[in-house]
Amino acid sequence: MTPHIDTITALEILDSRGFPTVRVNVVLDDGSVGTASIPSGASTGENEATELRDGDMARYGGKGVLAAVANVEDEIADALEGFDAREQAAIDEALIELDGTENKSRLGANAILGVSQAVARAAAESCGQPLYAYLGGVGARHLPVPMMNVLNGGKHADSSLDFQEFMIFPVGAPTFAEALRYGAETFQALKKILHGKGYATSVGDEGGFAPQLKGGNDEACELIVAAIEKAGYVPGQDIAIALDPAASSFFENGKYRLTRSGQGDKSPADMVALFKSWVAKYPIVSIEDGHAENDWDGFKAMTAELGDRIQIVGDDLVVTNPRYIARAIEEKACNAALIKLNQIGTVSETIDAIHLCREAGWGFVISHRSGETEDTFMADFAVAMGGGQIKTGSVCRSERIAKYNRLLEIEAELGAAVRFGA
Ligand code: 2PG
Ligand code: MG
Repeated sequence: MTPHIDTITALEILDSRGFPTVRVNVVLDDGSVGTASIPSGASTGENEATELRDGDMARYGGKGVLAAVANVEDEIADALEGFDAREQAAIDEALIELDGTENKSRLGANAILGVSQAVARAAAESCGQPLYAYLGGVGARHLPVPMMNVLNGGKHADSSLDFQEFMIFPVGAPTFAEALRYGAETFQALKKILHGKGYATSVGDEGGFAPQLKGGNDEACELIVAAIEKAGYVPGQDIAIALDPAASSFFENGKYRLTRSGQGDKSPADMVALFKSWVAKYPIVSIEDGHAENDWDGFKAMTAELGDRIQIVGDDLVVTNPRYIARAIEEKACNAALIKLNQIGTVSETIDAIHLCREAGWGFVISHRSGETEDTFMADFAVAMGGGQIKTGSVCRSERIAKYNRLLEIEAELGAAVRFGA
């Protein structure tokens, strides 16, 4: 029997920051159900698909999503009724066409992606398959190495760190479960070190600590190395460091302004020099958005200087959009992409973006947003795409842990068939 879409409903729920977001429920005529809750960024790229917000200042400071919810229940539900839920690409095309804009601003990428993901879940259930197997086929057995954001700064915390994310990356772990253990133990060791130095151990939006470090961004790297060692691991061998400075957030008039840490203003070339010196000093293997989204020359200089040694990830630069990824491949602006489903707004376009990365020999990292929900779609999606890397926050806060716990389940389910590594 063909599993047709029967009803589509939506609900305004809250994300991990207490802001409204969209949840979609899709029911098929064979009784299968798929649900999706959409995350939301703080350090968003200007070319991302549009998250539709009501702008009604009487509710949630204008951040309500009742219009997006209504778009799902009215126009989208009408347009998709009767579609075979397994025809993901056709459904996503229909959604794009119905919206009719370049950036999904009419119906809202939050509405559209909610439906796109919920359809995939319902179809997986209808086929009797786990989501990762439905989306990735029989070859979906590669568990990703997690990038765990243990020190938060930038737009994610009021810490002294200009850079948004300092992540531990257990590249030497033999399995996903062991990688998670390495990370959790290092996180606890870091907590003890911070406490011992009289620093606060409260956490930021992604569950990493958010202290007022006297030594700024450099001290963050030093403390992470110390924590890795304290936990009994070898920096660089068992656990490496990955960074997301999210440099668009402190780029002003052609300068990178490291005001919080007191490191002063830096030119794009100074930033390359800074990262080069850090790569020599610390076990850093990946740097995302080390330059701002419109500083393509900065990105290119960085990739020319360090691209043969480390992963240079474009996030705000390419916004999971095949158009910008193609340009970055052509111009050698980076050598990997961060992949966020809600930057582009449908499952199919996200897969297109990943295909482009693969063809170019790029790495790709499946990523959460700083405002998350308990939805674990991205964990299954990471295994389905098999890229070997996921970024989904610290080893703290349940909206982050939900993804890690789902990956533990998948690893256990795959048993001896599982593969692991970046
Ligand atoms: C990023 C993301 C996720 P946000 O910059 O990579 O960590 O942050 O969701 O705030 O854009
Ligand atoms: Mg980023």
